[in-house]
Amino acid sequence: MSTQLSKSVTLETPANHVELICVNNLWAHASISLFGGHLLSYVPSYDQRERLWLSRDAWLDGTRSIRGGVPVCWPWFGDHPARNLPAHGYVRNQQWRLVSSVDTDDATIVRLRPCAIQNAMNEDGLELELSITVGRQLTLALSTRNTSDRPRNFGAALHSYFEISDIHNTCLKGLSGQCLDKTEDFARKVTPNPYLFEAETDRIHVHPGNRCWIETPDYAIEVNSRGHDSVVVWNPWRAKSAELEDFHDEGFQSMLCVESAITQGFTLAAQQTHTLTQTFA
Ligand code: TA6
Repeated sequence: MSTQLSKSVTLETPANHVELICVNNLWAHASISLFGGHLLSYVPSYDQRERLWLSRDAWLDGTRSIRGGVPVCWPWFGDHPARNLPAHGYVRNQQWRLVSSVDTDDATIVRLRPCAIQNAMNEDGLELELSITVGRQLTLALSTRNTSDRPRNFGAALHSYFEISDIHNTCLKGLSGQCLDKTEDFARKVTPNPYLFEAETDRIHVHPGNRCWIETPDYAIEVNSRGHDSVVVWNPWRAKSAELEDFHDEGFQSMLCVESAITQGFTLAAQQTHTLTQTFA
């Protein structure tokens, strides 16, 4: 049975390309890939500026996860804790389905679910839903529901790649305290102040506040998180990005990942729901 689409939503299936849900309303344009439940683009009408970075070499044929936009990482973050399975879980590598789309007075809300939940980390009994609200700001809300009668553990991230004009002239504000530096085997470090970018950066800021913002000379992107235990900041820089087949040359100069994440694992009690949220504008 096909899902009834709200007025501002269309489905597009370009040849050799992932299926897209396109949202065009008064406040913004957005496109969402049904492969991965993956937000690819968000352009608010008031300034017509793309907020999300997408690699020019991204695989968009649904064979591998998409480099850019907002990959959904679930039910684990980073490497699988025990087995040799793909990093960041499997839902970014599989087909999702549209559950509903609704136009409200100030936004369009699109709800999606992965077509299947595997059992790669003891997550049977968990249900996952992503709600994307497209308005003057963009909100992603990833809800994990434990339908079983036992506690379940999971990790997750909304792994957002933001489009910036120049990484050399970018400052990240609002983060402080200690962080784990993946480039130095997760050594505990103090968050840089000012937070500038001059080399590969891969840091897990554990227990940060809810708000941080990316400042460039021309504009700022505010990122709000809820239901997270970490904010992850990533830029692979030149050498690391050159190793990634789907990362275009020099692409690192115009991107910064600021991810709302559960990196420490979250135990969800029986019959409870947890929602990880990221909002940006
Ligand atoms: O979130 C940061 C990170 O885990 C980095 O360590 C880096 O490898 C990145 O994600 C991208 O991972 P991917 O599996 O998409 O290549």
